[in-house]
Order: sequence, then C-alpha cells, then structure tokens
Amino acid sequence: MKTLSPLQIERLKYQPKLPECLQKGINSLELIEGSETESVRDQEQIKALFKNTYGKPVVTFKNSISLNASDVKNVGVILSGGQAPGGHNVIAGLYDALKQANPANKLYGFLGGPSGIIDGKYVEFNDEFINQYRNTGGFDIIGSGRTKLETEEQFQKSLNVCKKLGISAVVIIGGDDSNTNAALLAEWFVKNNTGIQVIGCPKTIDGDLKNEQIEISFGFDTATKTYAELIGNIQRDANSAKKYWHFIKIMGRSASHVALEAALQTQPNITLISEEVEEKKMSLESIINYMCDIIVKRADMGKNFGIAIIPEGLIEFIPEMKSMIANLNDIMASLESDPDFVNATTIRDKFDIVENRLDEANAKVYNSLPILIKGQLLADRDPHGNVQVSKIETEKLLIEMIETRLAELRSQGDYIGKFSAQSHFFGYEGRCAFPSNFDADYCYSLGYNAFALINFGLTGYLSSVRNLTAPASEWVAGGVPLTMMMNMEKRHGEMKPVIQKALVKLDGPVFKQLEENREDWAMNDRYLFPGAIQYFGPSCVCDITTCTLQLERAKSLINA
Ligand code: FBP
Repeated sequence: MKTLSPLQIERLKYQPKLPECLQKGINSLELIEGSETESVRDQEQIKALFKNTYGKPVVTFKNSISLNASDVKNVGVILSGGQAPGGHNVIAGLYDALKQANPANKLYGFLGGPSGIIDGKYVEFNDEFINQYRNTGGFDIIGSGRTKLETEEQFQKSLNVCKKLGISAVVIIGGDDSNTNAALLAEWFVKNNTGIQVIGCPKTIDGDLKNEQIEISFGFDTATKTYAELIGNIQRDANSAKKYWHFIKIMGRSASHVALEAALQTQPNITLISEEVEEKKMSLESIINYMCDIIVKRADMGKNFGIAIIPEGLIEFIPEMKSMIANLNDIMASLESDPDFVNATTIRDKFDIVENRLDEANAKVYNSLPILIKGQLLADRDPHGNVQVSKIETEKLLIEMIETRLAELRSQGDYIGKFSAQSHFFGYEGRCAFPSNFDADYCYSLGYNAFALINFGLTGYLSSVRNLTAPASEWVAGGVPLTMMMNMEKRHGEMKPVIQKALVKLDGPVFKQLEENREDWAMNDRYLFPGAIQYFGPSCVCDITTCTLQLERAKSLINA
C-alpha cells in the first residue's frame, strides 16, 4: 500500500526560495525603522484602545555583516480561521529560522486554532514532524479554529499556558479577524508586562487582508489558480455540450477579489462584482435584468449556454439586502438568548419572530425571498459576528429568479431560447491544494521573517514580504504594525476595533481589466483554459503569480 502519492514525494523535496536579505541567515540582519504610523481610520479611538502598541514604525530588514547573538527563545504558533494553501510552509519557515538562530529554541504548535493556547493543548515540533508537512496544503499539522480571543479570562489563561511552556513569543497565522485577535493579545501582553511578543502572518484565500505594505495574503494565489482550472474545465464542457448555463459561486467572503482574479484567468461570459453592485446601487431586480439581457442576446445568436461567476458575498452588497442583513444581524445578536427563538419548533416560527422585529421595509425584502434563502440567512453568525455567506446559495437564488424573468420575456415574445442551468460553489476545492511555487516560497518567507521580527523584540506586528511580482530573491522583508490597519466597525451589535477589510477598488487596474473586456467576453466566447497548477518546468509557467498582483504592480510603476 502506498503512503504517499508521487506528487507528495516530489513536493517534499522542494526547497522554498527566500528573499536575498533573509538568505544569509537569521542572525545577520539589520532592522531599518520607518516613521511613526497611524491607523487607517478612527485614530483617536484606536490609539486609546491600543495605548502600548499604537503608532509603531513600519520596519524592513537588510543584511548586516555583524552576527547578532540569539538568546534561547520558545515560540508558540497558532493557525487561525479558514484553511489557505501554504500554512504548513509558514510553520516550516518559522521553525527553520528559530532553529538556525539557536538550536536550543523550541517551537510549540497550539492545537485547533486560538482555543489551543487558552486550553493549553499543544505539540512540540521537531525535524521529523515538520518534514512530513513541507510544501503540502491544509492546516492538518496542528488544525485550525475560529475562536475569538478577546476576553480578560482568555488572555489570562493564554498567559498561564505561555508561562508554563516558557514561551516568549506567539505567532498567529490568520486573516483580518485573526490578526485583530493578534493585536488585542499583543496589547494585553504589553499592558501586563508579560514580556511576551505577538506577531501575525497574513493568511486568507479571500485576498482581502492587503494594503500598501501587504500586497496579498497567502493562499490567494493557489486558491484562485485552482478555481480557474475548474472554471476552465467547465467552460470547455459548456462549449462542448452547448446546453447549460453554469452559475459558479466562488468563495471569498465579502470582497470579490477571488471571483475577479478567477475571471481574469478564464474570461467567462458574466462576472458579477459585489463592490460594483453596491457602488451602482444595483437592486436584485437590476442584476437579474443585466444577466437576462446577456442570456437573451446569446440565445438570439443560437448560444443557449454560458458561464456566470458570482462572488460569495454578493447578497450583502445588494442595497436592499445589505440594509436587511444589517438589521437582521442586530436582531440575531439579541435573539441568541431569546427562549422563544431558540426553542421555536419550526423554521416558519423563526421566520415570524424575525419578520416581526425587522423594520417594515426590511421585513418586506426578507419576506420576498425564497424559503431556502430565508432559512440560510438565519444560520448562526461566525464568532466574529459575520453572516456565513458561504452558506447562502446565491447562485440558486439567481437561477430561480432568472427562470421566472425569462418565462415573462418568453410570454412577451422577447425570448426564444432554452435555459437550463447548473449551479456550482467553488471554495473548499481550493483551500487546501498543494501550494503553488509562489505560495510555497511566500509562506516560507513569511514564517522565516516572523522569527526575524521576534528576534528584534517586536510585538503587535504583521510579517510582511513585498515586491512579490519580482523573483523571490528580490522580495523585501519586514513588518507592519497591526494597529496601522485598524478601524472601528460594528460586530455583534457593538463598535469594535478590527483590521479593515480591503475590498475590490473599482478605479483600480484589476477591475478595469474586467470592465474593458466584459462586453466582448459576454457575447464572443473568449474562454481561457489555465489547466492545473504547474509545480515543475519553466519558471515562466510555474512561478508566475496572479493577474491581480501583476496589474497592480504595473499600475504602481506607471504612477511612480
Ligand atoms: P478566513 O477569512 O478565515 O481565511 O476565511 C476564508 C473562507 O474560506 C471564506 O472565503 C469563507 O467564507 C469562509 O472561510 C468559510 O468558512 P467555514 O468553512 O468555516 O464555513
């Protein structure tokens, strides 16, 4: 019986690339500090909440000829939130740097996400353990979880566990919400003179943890390549059978970065972008009309098939839905402990309770939705208070409404085609893929760099590796203060400090690329078939990163 696939065996041998400044070793680095920083918004409130960690400078590393001696350090690492390809390499990079700094250093992995540090569930890594996971997808090395770290009791318990293990630094690998946890924990550790540092690493396939210093979160590259492969395969099928419209919802939470990137890699007939829907205040009806217009025109050309890409978070951006969901979120927060709601025996009873509490206009919108969607909107919020958009079948909602609209058009003599739809949801297919060479290198560098930040005594920083469209040797390593990315937002009905999510910029080069081409792609089939991720072969095929990064880089060079 085989225990490893041929690709597993080959990927274990891959040596990830590091930026040149990190290649000379962890103990020969110099830290360059920039000027003081401010949070992106709500400066006074953020400063008051993060008295000890606010305003620190952005830092970068460069080589130093003098060797820095390194004291013994024990570090704990946590994988937090949804899986993203490359998480294992962050841990491998962190481990290699830590052992290189001083072989007596120890790395502990907290099990099952942030709850591991609270409950004291951990493993200690060694070479044999780490080596099995190099360049593999998934988070199964220690597991992940979505526990929110925010209460005094949780912080105190985490401190006790760190003290027991002699841990002087914690690395949290996560997205915007998890790095908000990292910022809160860093502040608490300083406030209480614990001497424990906290460093974050930017993870999430959603690509929404980015700003001027963080070009992209890890996992976006591999996940979008995986979805693009699948979309390309479906496009081939649609173009062969010529009988189905495929509605493909793509993971990515609120932001449409993943859907947009996958669309640029494949050139489908329709791509909805949530941020555009919001900006243009497109109602559900106008979205349906926009899609039907393309379906009807293609049918007139004899093409009763096509591909429509739908971002996961679309429903939250349709103005009437957004207002209803915001109202619903507040109501759901208050209903969590309401016995009538909790003990309601049928879903219809729950609908009634909710409808009676919604404002009149929002109740009307809620009531107009199919039962399936009404029920999905009542699913539990995640621990951060977000609607779990992955559980709302927007693709099915659109199909149902399009069928109704096309029937009306047919009865008016305005539609002569056949509409048969297939729905898909791509998310889990990409979150644990073998990391692309880009993600394997980027993640290893982020982990290695996280230890460099620890070695310089920093806390409340996010590991940052930039200049990502250049070869890895030219990447720039450093750190960004977490408070710099924060603002105040409503969560569970209360205003909280959180890392700001980066949405698709409608005046940015990535959206523009879609905008300039989508009319052509709608009618003429310009499908691209990216195929599977390549791990071996010419570097122009294997190491190439996303259209998003390349277009953003090209724009920044023009502006420079
Ligand atoms: P993170 O922000 O935690 O990285 O989430 C990524 C993600 O894949 C989202 O795209 C998706 O909405 C969510 O996780 C689904 O999470 P779950 O599988 O826990 O329901």
